[in-house]
Amino acid sequence: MPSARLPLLLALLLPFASTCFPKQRRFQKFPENFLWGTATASYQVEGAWNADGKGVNVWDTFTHEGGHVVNNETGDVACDSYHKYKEDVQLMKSIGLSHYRFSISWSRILPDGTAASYNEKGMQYYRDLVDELTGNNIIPLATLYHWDLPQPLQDAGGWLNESIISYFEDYARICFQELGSKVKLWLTHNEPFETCWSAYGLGEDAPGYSDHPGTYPYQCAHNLIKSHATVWHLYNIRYRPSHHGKVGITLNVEWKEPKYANQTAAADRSLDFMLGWFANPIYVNGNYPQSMIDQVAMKSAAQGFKESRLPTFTSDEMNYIRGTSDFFGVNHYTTRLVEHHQNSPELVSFVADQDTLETFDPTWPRAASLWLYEVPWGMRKVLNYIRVTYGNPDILVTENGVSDHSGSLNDQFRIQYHSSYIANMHQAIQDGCKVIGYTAWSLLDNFEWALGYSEKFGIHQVNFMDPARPRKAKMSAGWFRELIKNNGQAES
Ligand code: GBH
Repeated sequence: MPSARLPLLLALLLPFASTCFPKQRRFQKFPENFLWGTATASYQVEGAWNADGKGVNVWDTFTHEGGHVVNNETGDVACDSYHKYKEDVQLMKSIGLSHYRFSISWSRILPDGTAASYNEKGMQYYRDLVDELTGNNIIPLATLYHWDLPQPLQDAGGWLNESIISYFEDYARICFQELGSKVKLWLTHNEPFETCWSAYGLGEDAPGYSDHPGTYPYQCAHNLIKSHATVWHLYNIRYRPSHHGKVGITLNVEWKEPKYANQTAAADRSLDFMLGWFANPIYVNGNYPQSMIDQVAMKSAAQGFKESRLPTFTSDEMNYIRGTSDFFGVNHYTTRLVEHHQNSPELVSFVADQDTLETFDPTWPRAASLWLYEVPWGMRKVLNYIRVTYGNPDILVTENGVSDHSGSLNDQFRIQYHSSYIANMHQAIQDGCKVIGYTAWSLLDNFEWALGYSEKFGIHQVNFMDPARPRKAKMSAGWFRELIKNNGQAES
């Protein structure tokens, strides 16, 4: 009886079927209107460092001084996007990007940092860029501050001087006024952790302060947080009613995995010092995380300081700061293992204050950047941590990417990296995270700060030996085009 035997036959053959045919691959579909974009930053791509009246900023000074960057390279020309922005927009268009994240060079439009020095030609560049983007149906996402502070403001103390808050407000007002009818998505700061730690504590980034790692980072962050809140309120009151846009901030966070299951407190503390430092004031209660307050107070007392090295907000300030972000911008690249480590009280430093030790799992693949291990599941954990800790906000992934040294067009490892992180972002959405978009770092190979041109993150190659700075699509650019066309990818 063939008809009776058929089920039996199937049952016998079924176990072999999965070995003969590849498993049906499920498709990771993203929500409708999910944003797919790429990011850059002014100093890293624009070049034209002294064109059309632009003033000098801290990265011009830092690179020209020598001794801070691999091969003493500079951003003087970089990708020359100041002149080649139309070509850049065509690259974006050919991939089908929905948004482009760029930053505005403060000293291009306010050469001495103050409103009195307004430079129309500098502003015209951003009007042209924004027109080119919107004319090609690409949503502009503008970052006001991606580390290139006008030098005269640095000479006055930069982010250590409270007066920076009103200078930043003046600068933001001019940007909102001139660009706000077309730019509806704004970020005040990029990675304040880096501004205040790498630049004012570690000294790797401009202006390169490393003599006061136990005080400067905290003072920098205190003013920076207030500057963010001030600009959010400015937009909220003056511009939101007519422009209907959104203002957020981008925070960078590594996932901190407890090295030992019984040491979750150390990992939590580490997350507080990296992410909570800014996220707790802005998204929770206007104040620093309790673990930070306790830790720095305890250390400061043991060190003989009259008061904690961590400054305090007044209750008015806390009310003013709390709730000042319309979405949660996050840059995520990598993960670290964290364990408790009791530091000697002699160490007066933001890092020592944490009493933690960070390591890596030797099985994690590493990129060209020494700090960048490929740990895709960290993405899912970070997004869920933000959901649970910060009140389930809309999350925009504003950077994620991977480096090599060669800038080769055949960048399979980059496709693999993005694909696996995107898969984890997809899972986070199933977990309930409200992720609204993803932004790859970067559109182009570019000036990677202290690493110069030695580490390349682009989905397009740039030939830095050629004065014309020609661009070429890497394989990852084609892969992104498919991803965006399908609004998702097949499970691998
Ligand atoms: C982002 O920083 C930046 O927003 C972007 O401008 C940058 O190009 C991109 O990522 C790629 O790096 O060498 O151990 O001292 C990411 C955060 C901060 C990570 C500095 C590397 C140096 C670590 N980066 N950090 S170490």
